[in-house]
Amino acid sequence: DAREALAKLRKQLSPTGDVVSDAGRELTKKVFGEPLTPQQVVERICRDVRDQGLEAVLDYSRRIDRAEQTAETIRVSASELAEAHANAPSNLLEAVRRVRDNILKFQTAILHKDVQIDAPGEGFLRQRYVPLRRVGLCVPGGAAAYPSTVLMTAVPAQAAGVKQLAVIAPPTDFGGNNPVILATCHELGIEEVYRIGGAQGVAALAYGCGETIPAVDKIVGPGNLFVALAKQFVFGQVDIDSIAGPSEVVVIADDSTNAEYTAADLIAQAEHSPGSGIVISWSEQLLDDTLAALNRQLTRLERGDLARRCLEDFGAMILVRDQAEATRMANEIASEHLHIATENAEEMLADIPNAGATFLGPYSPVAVGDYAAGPSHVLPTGGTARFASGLSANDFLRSSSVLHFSRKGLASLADDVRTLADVEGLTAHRASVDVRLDGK
Ligand code: HSO
Ligand code: ZN
Repeated sequence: DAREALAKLRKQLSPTGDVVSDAGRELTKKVFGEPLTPQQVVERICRDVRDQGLEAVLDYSRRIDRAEQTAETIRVSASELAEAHANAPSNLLEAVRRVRDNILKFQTAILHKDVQIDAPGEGFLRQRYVPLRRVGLCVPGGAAAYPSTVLMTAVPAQAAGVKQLAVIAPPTDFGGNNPVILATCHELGIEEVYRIGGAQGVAALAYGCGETIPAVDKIVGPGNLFVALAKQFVFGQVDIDSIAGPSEVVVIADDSTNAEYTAADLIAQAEHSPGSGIVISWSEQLLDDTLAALNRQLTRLERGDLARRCLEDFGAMILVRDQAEATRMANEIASEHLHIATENAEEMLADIPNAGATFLGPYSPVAVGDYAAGPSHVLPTGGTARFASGLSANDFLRSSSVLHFSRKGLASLADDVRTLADVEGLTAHRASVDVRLDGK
């Protein structure tokens, strides 16, 4: 039954659920000498880094990531970054530059602009937007290297005008030791890259480690369960973006939808492993065709087995009665990616606000958004698109208000200030207005 399938998906894909692999459990026991929950592990690591600084970071890097590091080697040197860049294939760097331009163009266009209106009476009121001073970017490095995630976090920050960007990537071949990641950072002008992963990386950014790693004001970007929990833990000390869990797509399809395309899109999401693909349709024929296409394509693909297991565990094909039921269900799932692959995609869009990003029509696969279009691919997952938004340049701004009154303007509000100050018993508040208007 669809509702049960949904509940299971929700539970399994919950971004901060208790899902932790056997390997993770083993490691926890080895590192801490006792089995702890992921929450307990993260709390301990964050407190240690807060209280002991760099020593604790180096210690956890050694024990968890088996990386021997010092205050000097934990930061990727300028020459290493330049060397990785010099050795990177030119087609990669060209793609990075073109995609950077696409992201910059979109993210700059959507930036909040200062707003000013006339103040009551006389004067003005302004909402002013200012970039954050210093931001930390989490780049994952467990299962694969994601230069696209460097692009999709760093460029929105740059579009907002953030001057100081510090990247953390785990000390692995897919993370801080990965030449493609380092070359991409260099191409984007990021000079601060630290080889630290997991909760200790997040804590190092949040609390700072003396002069080695200055603290940041906000931490964004994806990561495993430990990164997600650590971001939750340090929230308040710094700001964070939303907590990202495993990637997911919901495709809404009708008779006109291309089953081969749909199958390809489901597999693409599942190959994130873990990742989930769900297709919702009122066309039984389309669902049958998609299933057949899935089986054909899965046997052909390099990562087919991985994707197949993911689709078996987390995927679903949901036959609904009609378009209205599909709409209800898509809103209920509130998926990270929503692909409306029906003939009337634009029309359906209006009724489905709950999605991290929505892709319309046959030629807008999620992959084009993942890699090249302009909106960030860092998106709310696990149903959090009900209330959360994808990362954008605006997340790197804070707003503050500006108030300017003339004497006449102040006079026009004075009575209301006095009334409320009297009710609250704050006589000095009242007096600060009176002294200006009455000279008393
Ligand atoms: N689909 C992922 C982003 C990604 N895809 C990175 C490929 N590389 C989460 O939106
Ligand atoms: Zn993807």
